[in-house]
Amino acid sequence: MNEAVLYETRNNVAVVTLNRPERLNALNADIFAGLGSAFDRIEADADVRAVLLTGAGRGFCAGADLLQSLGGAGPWDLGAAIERDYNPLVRRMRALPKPIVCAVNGVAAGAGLNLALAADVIIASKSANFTQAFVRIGLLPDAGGTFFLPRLVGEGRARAMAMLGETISSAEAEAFGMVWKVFDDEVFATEALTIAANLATRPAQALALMKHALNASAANGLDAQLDLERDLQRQLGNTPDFAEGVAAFKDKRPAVFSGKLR
Ligand code: T3D
Repeated sequence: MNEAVLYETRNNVAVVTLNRPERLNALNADIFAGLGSAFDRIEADADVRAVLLTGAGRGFCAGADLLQSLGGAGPWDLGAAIERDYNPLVRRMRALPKPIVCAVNGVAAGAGLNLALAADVIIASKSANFTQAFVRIGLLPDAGGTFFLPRLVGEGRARAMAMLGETISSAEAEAFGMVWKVFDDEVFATEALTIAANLATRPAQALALMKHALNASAANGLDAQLDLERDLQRQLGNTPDFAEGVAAFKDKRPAVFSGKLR
């Protein structure tokens, strides 16, 4: 871990904070290295049952560090950076068998916005705002933006956001379905941790397989998805957490899930 990414655990939640506030947490080599170490720990630590990703200062993330990452006067091989840093991170976030809450505390621009969209539950502070800034510098949305955005907000809005590069408010993002909920700035950090801590009490294997099924639904037709649901539900039917959920229902008490994967 390095200082560009902070890591702490609270209530079985790994809190991962992008920490270059003077650059609105723009993505550079230190941030990618820090995120890599954070995900190593999250994957290895059975006590971590959910992740909370957020930013320090007034921004969530301003996308690629345009001042540092691009050396010289170009032309640049942007594909190399995407292959090395962005795509593995997005794939890792989607494949992680634990839920990720992204708490967008301030501006989310370019790849910063699209990393947020790779999370499972996206919330925003009232003062946050969002821009697919790429078009302003002659690029197209990367870090999964052309995949996640149309699925979240619909084709029309995705195309307009990508092509116009306008900034939208958190209220608009909520109305578009791009974020789950918006909270007042004063209570935002507390609400974010509450949501992540809530997820950390849920049946871990059910969340993992749910994530797998929802990921697969982007490519599957109905028949394949129905078959997948059957197979995954068969697995869950054999877990102690399912037995506990049913017992708790019968006893009229809250269920206490083990948090075990598999
Ligand atoms: O090779 C590869 O990495 C390819 C991959 C590319 C993926 C991408 O993400 S491309 C898109 C890159 N991001 C952008 O184009 C956004 C650039 N930033 C902005 O447009 C604005 O800063 C914001 C809309 C995000 C916020 O505006 P505002 O007015 O609230 O803040 P500001 O004054 O512009 O920024 C504050 C500081 O952060 C400022 O530094 P200073 O002048 O106070 O010393 C600014 O330079 C710095 N900053 C903001 N964004 C970036 C940045 N520094 C480096 N890289 C940034 N992306």
